[in-house]
Amino acid sequence: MNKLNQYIIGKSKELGIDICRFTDSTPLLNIKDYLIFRQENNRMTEFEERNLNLRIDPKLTLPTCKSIIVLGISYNVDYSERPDYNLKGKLSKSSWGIDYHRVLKKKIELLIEEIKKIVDFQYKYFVDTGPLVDRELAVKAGIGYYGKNNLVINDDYGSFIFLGYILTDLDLDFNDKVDNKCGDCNLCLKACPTGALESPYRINPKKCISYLTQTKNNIPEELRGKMGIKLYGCDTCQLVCPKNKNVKKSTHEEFVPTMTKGYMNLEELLHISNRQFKEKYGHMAGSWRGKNILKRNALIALGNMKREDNLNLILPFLKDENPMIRQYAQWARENIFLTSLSKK
Ligand code: B12
Ligand code: SF4
Ligand code: SF4
Repeated sequence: MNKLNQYIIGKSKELGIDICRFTDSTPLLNIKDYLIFRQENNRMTEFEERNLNLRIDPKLTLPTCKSIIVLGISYNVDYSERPDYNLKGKLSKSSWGIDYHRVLKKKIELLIEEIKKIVDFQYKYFVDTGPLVDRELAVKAGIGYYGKNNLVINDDYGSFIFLGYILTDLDLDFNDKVDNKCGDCNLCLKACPTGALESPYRINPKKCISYLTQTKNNIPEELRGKMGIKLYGCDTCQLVCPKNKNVKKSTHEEFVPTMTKGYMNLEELLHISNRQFKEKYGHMAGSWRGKNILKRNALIALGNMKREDNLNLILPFLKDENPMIRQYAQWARENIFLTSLSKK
């Protein structure tokens, strides 16, 4: 690695960025066919850039791009406290603490300032919302390898890492890919509640609970029951993965869910005003789709709890002004009725 690479690695460590690697700006041609397949087979989500050329060619975003600094930060904090209320819905670790977009972007901005102290350069940086395929860049830069659960797994930190990247016109040396060490256990495929991991390395995102908790589209009835009490995101295929055992834990206080403890109070969520929601939960990644999507998910969670004594919480929403809320309240009520009928 040349001196500039060393400098960037050193500064990124000082800033608390756990992983820093480098790759070139050639197009990600090897995934083009897969992206087309996804587009043609209803496997593309509304959260992705639609122009497939932008997804694979860094130079369409930064024409002078020569090298890409790819960064990873672990959010695998040690935390096991539970809230004291009963009616709780679950947040995935990716929505613990402060929104990772904010946390990692801030660190990247500071890193850019440090680089600018020694060399002027052109750049564009992204965390999650950029046009390119983040995971492919990370694999190309040797941050980690693909697991059969689709996650990029780093040798030291496992897969609970967020990714970000800086497109630059700098002359940098590049890292090699690392060997794929995903085992033959298939634990992720077996554990996925909806069968979204249809085959190794191949996810059907439209079946993934993470997608279902975020989409504004209708959630197919047969999948609602599989969402359990998950309000935002899903960690199942990572929690079962042996590559996340005995890894370095995250030291980033920002990802400790001091306020939510990793859950939300379902009763509160059903009644909270938009303003209160923004004030109390606006800092977390899971709030980006707005209050009503989480409220819908809270109704699904109540329906999945299958307890008749929760009906009094659900019934008022059968008359809600929002048709989506009415529809899911009805489903929750029916789900509870069906269960109590089958018990009789
Ligand atoms: C859309 C999106 C989603 C969608 C669709 C996910 C998907 N797999 O495509 C949904 C909402 C379901 C989702 C869920 C999650 N996401 Co998301 N998501 C994205 C986003 C915005 C685009 C993903 C994308 O481009 N997919 C396109 C396809 C082509 O990629 P892919 O399905 O991963 O397929 C790759 C592999 O399967 C592999 N592959 C295909 N065939 C084969 C065959 C072999 C042999 C091999 C080895 C590999 C291989 O190549 C493909 C191309 O890279 C990215 C950010 C970004 N801009 O890139 C974040 C991103 C992928 N998500 C992220 C996270 C954290 C999550 C969740 C863990 C959140 C949660 N807890 O709920 C889950 C994980 C679900 C899962 N098992 O993948 C991180 C992943 C970090 C990591 N360590 O991998 C990213 C990178 C955001 C970030 N910058 O940190 N996400
Ligand atoms: S995040 Fe959950 S639903 Fe999505 S693939 Fe993993 S286990 Fe399946
Ligand atoms: S659970 Fe097993 S098969 Fe799935 S990603 Fe982890 S090591 Fe690979």
